[in-house]
Amino acid sequence: MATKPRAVSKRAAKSRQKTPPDTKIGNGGETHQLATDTVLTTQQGTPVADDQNTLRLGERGPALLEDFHFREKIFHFDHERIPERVVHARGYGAHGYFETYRPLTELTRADVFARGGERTPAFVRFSTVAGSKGSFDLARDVRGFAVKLYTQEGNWDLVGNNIPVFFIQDPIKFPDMVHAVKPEPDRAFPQAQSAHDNFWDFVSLMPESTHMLMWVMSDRAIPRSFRFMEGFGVHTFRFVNAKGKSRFVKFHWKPEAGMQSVLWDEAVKINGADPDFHRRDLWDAIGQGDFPSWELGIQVFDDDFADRFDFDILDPTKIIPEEIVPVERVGRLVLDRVVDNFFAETEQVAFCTQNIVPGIDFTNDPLLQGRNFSYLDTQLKRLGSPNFTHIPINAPKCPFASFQQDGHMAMRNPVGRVNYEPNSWEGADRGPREDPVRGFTSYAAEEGGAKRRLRPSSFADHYSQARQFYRSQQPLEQQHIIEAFTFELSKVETPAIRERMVANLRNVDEDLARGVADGLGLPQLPAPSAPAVEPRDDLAASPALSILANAPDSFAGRKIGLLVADGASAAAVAAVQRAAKAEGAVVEVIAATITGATLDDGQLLPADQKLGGGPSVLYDAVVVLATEPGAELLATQPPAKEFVTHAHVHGKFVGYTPGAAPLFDAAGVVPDDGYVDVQRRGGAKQFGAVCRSLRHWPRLVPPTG
Ligand code: HDE
Repeated sequence: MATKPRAVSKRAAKSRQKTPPDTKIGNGGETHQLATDTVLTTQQGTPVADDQNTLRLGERGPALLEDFHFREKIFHFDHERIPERVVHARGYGAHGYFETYRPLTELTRADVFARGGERTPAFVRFSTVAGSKGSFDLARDVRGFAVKLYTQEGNWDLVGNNIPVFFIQDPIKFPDMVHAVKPEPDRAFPQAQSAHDNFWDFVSLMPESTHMLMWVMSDRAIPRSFRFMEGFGVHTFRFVNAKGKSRFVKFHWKPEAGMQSVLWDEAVKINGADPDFHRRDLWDAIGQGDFPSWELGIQVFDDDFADRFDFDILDPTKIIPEEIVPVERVGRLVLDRVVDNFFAETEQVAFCTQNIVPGIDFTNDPLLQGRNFSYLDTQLKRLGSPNFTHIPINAPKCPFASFQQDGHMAMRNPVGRVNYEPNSWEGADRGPREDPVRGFTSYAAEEGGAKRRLRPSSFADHYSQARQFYRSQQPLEQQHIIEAFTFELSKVETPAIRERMVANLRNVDEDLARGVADGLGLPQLPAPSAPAVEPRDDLAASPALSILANAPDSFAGRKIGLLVADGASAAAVAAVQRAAKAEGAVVEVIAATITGATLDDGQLLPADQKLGGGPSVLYDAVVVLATEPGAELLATQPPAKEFVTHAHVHGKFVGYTPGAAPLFDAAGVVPDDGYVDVQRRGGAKQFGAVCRSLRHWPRLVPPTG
C-alpha cells in the first residue's frame, strides 16, 4: 500500500527559523556538527518533506524525472567510492604528536628536531600490503607504518614498514612483485595471502627477496597489535645540518610497550573471530587512554662507515645491525586521538615519500628514487585531483603559499591580482617569494657515470643477511619460520616451485632448508641454487633482530579474557580485576549470555562477549571462574571447551578457581605451571605477575627426540 506523503511536522517547521547548523573544521575536513532538531535538506539546502518515497505518477505509477531529491541522493551514493590503494589498501589511522627529546642541530637543520620537548602534530596509518580494503587484519604480511609529521617547515612523510628490508632492489620490479602476491588474475584468489603459486614462483626466481622472506615468514609478519611492532624507514636517508654537512641516517620506531606477535594458529582463528582485530585494538586502546607510543631511533653514519660496511647502504634488502651502529633514541611518537571520520582522514590521507623538509634528504637508494615518482602519481589517481593537498588531513599545519591554482575541487583560492613569479608587485599583492636561506636545498652530492640499466655488483649478496637473520632468532622463532615456509609452500600446487625455494633456502641455512624439505615431504634435498655471491658465514648474530630476546617483561596494554559461570566467586572476579589494573591490562568478561553471569554475592556481572563470540584467541591470557556445577554446565558447551583448549595450546597463562576442574577435564587439558589458582591468597596478583612473560613458553617448545 502506498504511504501518504507526510505533513511537515511542527518541529521541522520550527527549525526553519533557526540559524544553519554549526560547522566545525577538523582534521577530517568540514565535519558538520548537526543540531538535534536539524531538518534534512538536499545538498543545495532545500528542506526535504519526504525521504521515504520517490516521486511517482499515481499510487502505482512510473517514477518522475523531476525528482531532484532522489536523483541527487542516488547520484551521490553511486560516487561514494574512491579507488582503494593499489597496495596497503587495508589500513587504520590515528592522530598524535611527535616530541623531540633534544635538539639535533649538529646533525640536521630539520625544524622538527630543533627544540627539545617541542611537540609536532602527527598522523599515522598502519596497513597490511597485499589484501584489499575489506580483508582481514591478521594476514601474514608486512605492515605499513606511515607517519606524517606536520612540521613548521612543511609536512615530512616517513612512509615505512614494520620490516626494515624489502623484497626487491629496483623499483621496476615493483609491479611484478605486487602482481605476484595479489590474487591470481584468472581466479581472483587467494585474498590477502602470499601462500600461492604466483608469489612463490616470483620470489624463488628473485633471490634478492630471500632476506625479506625470512622476515615475512617470521613472527614479525603476524603482530599482536600495531602497538607492539617496530617500524622502519627502510632506506638510508640523509641528515643535512645548517653548515651543509651531510650524514647518512636510518630511522627506527621502537614500541614502548615492547614487541609481541601472535602464533600462526591464533592468526588464522582471529581472522574468523574478529577480522578487525588490529583496528579495534588501536581504537580501543586510544579510547581507554592507553596511548600507543614509539620512540624514534636513528642510526647515523658517515661516508667513511658506508665505504667500510660489508654491504651497500643503498641496497634496500640490507640492514645495518644495531650492534654495529647503535640506535640512538631521539624522540617519542604518541597516538592519542582516533579519527572523527574514517574516510575523510584515514582513507584520504596521501603519504608521499617525496614530502621531506629542509635538513632531510634522499639518497640514491633506487627503490626510494622510484617511490618518489610513484606516490604523487598514485594520489592523483586515488583522490582525483592535484588539489588533494587541500584536504585538511593532507594540508600542512604551517603557513604555506604558492602560485599553483585551479583544478578540480580547488578549495584554497588565493585573492589578489598576482599568480606568477617573478613579479614587480609590492605590499599585499606581491605574493610569496623564494627564500634561498630558509628554503629546501638538495644536498650537492657529486654524481656521474654512464647511462645504463645495471644492477650494482655491490647489491649481489642475496643470502648473507638472510642467514644472519635466521641465526639471530631463538629456537622457537626458528621453528616458526620453518613452519611458515612449510605452510606457504604446501599451498603451492607446482612441485618445481616448492623445490626451487628449498634450493634457495640451502644458501641460507641447512637446518632451515632441511626442516622445510621435511615439512613438505620432499624425498631428497634439492641441490642448492647457484648464488651470485657466496654467502658469508662470518656475520655475528644480531640479538636485536629477535622478538623473544627483547621481550618487554610487562603485561601493560594487554587483555585478559575472563570466562565466568553463574555462581562464580565475586571476590575472585574483583581480585583478577585489581591484578589486571595493577599490570596495566584490561579485562573482558565472557559469559553464557551477553547479559552476564550472576556471581555468588547475587550481583550480575555484565558480559562483554557471549560464549563463542569471545574465543580465547582474542586475549593475551585467560581466567576461568566457576563453581563445580557451573564448570560442569560449561563443559557441555563446545565453545567453552575450545576456549580452554586453545588457550592451553597457544601457551597462554590460565587463571582459575578450583571449581573449574570439570571444564579442564572436558577440554582435555592438564594444568601445568602456567595455571594459577586466583582464589588462593595472593593468587590473582601472582597471575598478573606471571603474565608479564606474555606466554608460558615451555608449553610451546616441542618435545625433543
Ligand atoms: Fe609503497 N606504495 N611502494 N613501499 N607504501 C604505496 O602509495 C611503491 C615500498 C608503503 O598508509 C602506494 O598511497 C613503489 C617500500 C606504505 O597510505 C604506491 C615501491 C616501503 C604505503 C606505492 C614501494 C613502502 C605504501 C599505494 C617500490 C617501505 C601505504 C597507495 C619502489 C619503506 C601508505 C599509496 C598509506 C603505499 C609504491 C615500496 C611502504 C603505489 C613503487 C620499500 C607504508 O604509490
